[in-house]
Amino acid sequence: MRDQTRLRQPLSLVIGLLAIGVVAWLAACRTGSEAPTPSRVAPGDTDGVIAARGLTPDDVYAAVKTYMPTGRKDDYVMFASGGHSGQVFVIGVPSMRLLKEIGVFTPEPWQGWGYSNETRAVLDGGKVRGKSINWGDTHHPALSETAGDYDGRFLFINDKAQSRVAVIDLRDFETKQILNNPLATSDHGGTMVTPDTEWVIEGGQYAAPLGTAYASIEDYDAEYRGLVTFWKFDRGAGRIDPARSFAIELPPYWQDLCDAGKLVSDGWVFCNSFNTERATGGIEDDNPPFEAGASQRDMDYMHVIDLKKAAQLVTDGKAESIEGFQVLSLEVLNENGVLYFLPEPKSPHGVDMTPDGRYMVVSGKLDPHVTVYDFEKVKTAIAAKTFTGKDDYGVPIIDFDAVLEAQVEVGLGPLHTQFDNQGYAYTSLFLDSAVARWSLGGASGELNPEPDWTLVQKTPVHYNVGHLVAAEGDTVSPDGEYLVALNKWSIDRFLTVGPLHPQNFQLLDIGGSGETMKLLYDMPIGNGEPHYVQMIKADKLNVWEVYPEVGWDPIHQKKSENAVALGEEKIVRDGNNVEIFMTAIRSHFNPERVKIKKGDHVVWHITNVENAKDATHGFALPAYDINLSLEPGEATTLEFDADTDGVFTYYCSEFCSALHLEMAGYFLVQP
Ligand code: K7E
Ligand code: CUA
Repeated sequence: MRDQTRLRQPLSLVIGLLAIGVVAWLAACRTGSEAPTPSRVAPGDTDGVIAARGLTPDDVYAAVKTYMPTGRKDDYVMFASGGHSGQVFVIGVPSMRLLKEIGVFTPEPWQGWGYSNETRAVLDGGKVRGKSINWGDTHHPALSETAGDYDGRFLFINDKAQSRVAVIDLRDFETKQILNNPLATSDHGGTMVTPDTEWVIEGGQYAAPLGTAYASIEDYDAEYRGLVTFWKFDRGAGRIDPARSFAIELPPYWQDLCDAGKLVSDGWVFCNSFNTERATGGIEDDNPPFEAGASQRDMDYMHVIDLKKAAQLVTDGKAESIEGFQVLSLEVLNENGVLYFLPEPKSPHGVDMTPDGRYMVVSGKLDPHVTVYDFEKVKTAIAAKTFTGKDDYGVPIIDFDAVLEAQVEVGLGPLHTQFDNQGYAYTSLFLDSAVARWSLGGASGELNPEPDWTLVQKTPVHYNVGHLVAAEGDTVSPDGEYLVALNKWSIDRFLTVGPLHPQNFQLLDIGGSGETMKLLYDMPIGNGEPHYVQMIKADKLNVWEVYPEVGWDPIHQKKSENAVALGEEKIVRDGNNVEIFMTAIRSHFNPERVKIKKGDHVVWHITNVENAKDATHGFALPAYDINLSLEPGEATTLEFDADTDGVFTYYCSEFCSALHLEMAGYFLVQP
């Protein structure tokens, strides 16, 4: 009943009514009287709905807790990786309303993402070996941080499929930069940021020769390499600076997720790895399959990286250049004590720092425990050289027993861990389909009343949970309150939509430390496979409702040189070059007729000269595969060769006004 107590003040009336409803329903059950079917419940009859649907008090609590009346805004915003869509989803919490899909690695027609010169140039930043790639496998969004706390300014995300990273400006929720890592073919363990967002971390994945080189798989040990990349973020420019970025060469293990140290561990980075067996597959040649070959050893290695020292070595000119990118070789790392290995149990997946930066929590996919390491002990072990030897590539291996703090048995298939403000950790259990809440001990355990490092509770989720997120749950000051389990399977939760089932985001109430976690909401995600999500307090975001000035270039966040003012519309021909200066305003384009000749090169500038909120116009030129979104004030340019003659129309593709259908023009291309 604690939950109702917390709600009583703001919602006492509603709760009172609902409580009466529940009592009435219970009474109705006892007397065996028949509940009306939902269709016969009169509008406004809350008790009738409760009775007809057979809602329990927990159901009613969940409904009230997540309901946002029209016009009421959510407390938190989640940024979810869009999986194979290559995009980012923006979701309000606790209502779980989908607010936006941000175009990132994939063209997105509604936003005109990838159709204008400006946005095409951003997408082209992600070309791989000269080729445009029109999908992504986004995994880990990372909000920018100041002093280890989300600051609401930028979002980063990786594309595992191609080893790419993107920068999104949270003033307008648009992607500003995409970079392809020239050294790697895939990444997984990105993106994560250091506490002041000086570095954006991109972990590796499948080992391969660095850069574009070819090497036989028989030469795996000698020629294949792992990698972790540190992208230098320039906050003022709002861009990553590739020239000041660098990577470190690693043994050909499969590097996985990373986390940045914070507070006492600031300046260090911790990355998991698996396949330290260096299995190379070949099931067809009677080799063990990867799934067996890559999980033979009891221990893989956490990579403990002294990032401050590594950055200094780069400044000191110790990096070599591969594909024009700065790389610190294994030799340099070993000579200078930049890299250490820390044994970690079977097939580790997530590594997560506790909010105080003191402990690293590791989940082994094939181990029912989470393993907790004390960073202070790691530092001591490194200083005292408490090593058990070196790996085949000369990297010192820290003595596991010297730095182990605790192992907590949480259940089967632990993957990822987040934290709350009450001294608890939450670990997703893929095989158990559950979330485990366990108490932090040691120096981190001051907030909770439990004995050190203990499993407190488990709650089932539906089903096969991958990541989970708690509100600001990977920062120095988590909020608690809400947790979302990102479930890969939904099986029986929703109406069937064919053999490809939605995935399921499940919202859990984790407010109230001693209380049972309560399931609040199921949100089907009809676009897989979203991996990770970060959740920020909505009031930390400072988002523009319209662009600051009419004629705005959103990519460069300043007034565009190509902005067209009202009254300055024109068409300028110079030989075969035709330049069109157009405005859009409710409800017409100006000009409305563009006459050119086949073979002309067309440069088309369009400015939406409005500044009213939400007065967006579209610009569709279907014959040339173009659709733009012109938000109020936005100026954009598109460019193409008029290689098809005929009579075409362009039209506004946003329903902007009563005369929206009239907002059109003729594009006449003479043969
Ligand atoms: Cu566990 Cu790609 Cu972060 Cu998915 S990863 S679950
Ligand atoms: Cu402008 Cu429709």
